[in-house]
Amino acid sequence: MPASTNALDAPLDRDSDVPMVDQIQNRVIDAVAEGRLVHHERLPSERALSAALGVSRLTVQAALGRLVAKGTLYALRGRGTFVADPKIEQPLRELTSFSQDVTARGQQQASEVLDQRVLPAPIELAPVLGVPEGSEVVRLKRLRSADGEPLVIEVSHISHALCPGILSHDLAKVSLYAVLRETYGLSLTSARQSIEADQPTAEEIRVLHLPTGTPVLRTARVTLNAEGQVIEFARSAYRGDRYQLTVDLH
Ligand code: 16G
Repeated sequence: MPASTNALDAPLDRDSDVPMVDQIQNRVIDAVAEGRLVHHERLPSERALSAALGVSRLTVQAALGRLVAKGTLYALRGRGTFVADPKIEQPLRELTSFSQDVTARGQQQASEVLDQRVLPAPIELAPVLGVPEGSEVVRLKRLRSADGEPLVIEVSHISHALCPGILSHDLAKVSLYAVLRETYGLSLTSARQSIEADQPTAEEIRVLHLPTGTPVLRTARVTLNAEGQVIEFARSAYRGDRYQLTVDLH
């Protein structure tokens, strides 16, 4: 049963400077925040909403489309639009691995190796890793999922000299950080990470199952050992509709 339009149908403010599309979006966001719409509840049809709110179906469609891209709603072809699960809150406090983050949330993590190779350090990467240009670098590209939901594509770079033969490990099955620690004795103690919003590439849309219009959160992380030596440089693309990064400020 779709939700009745009641949760959403207070009249829109026609005199407001806030465009109708934004007013409808805010209406849905408030209804979810206040529990008038609950997770996985089906929204009224576009037709019902346009009649209840006195706007065209195109306006309703635009508002719902934006909420799908933001991750507030999800759409199932032929079945309608539903309230999505809350976003994953990823605290940026400690240096943790993807496996640790997912396990800490009580979920099952999975990895798929999309590409792995040893290549000569490209000119732009050599100084980041602190290795001579052209020296061997391991490049590992993985899709990481939690409870079967694809969440992030990670591309890690590590000097091969630090972890010779690492690609003989099945990195779809084992944690990269665990292998670096346990097999190669590399401690990972600190990291510097940048985050920016970006348009996804065609591959990211496909592999991450991104709804139309959804951005990715691109991170670049340099991870160091206790001596300040760079161990890993990783670029990741997180689903913008599923992740919320939180920081504690004191
Ligand atoms: C985190 C790291 C990534 C690292 C991965 C290892 C970011 C923002 N985070 O996701 O650099 O490669 O953990 O995970 O890039 P694993 O030990 O579970 O394989």
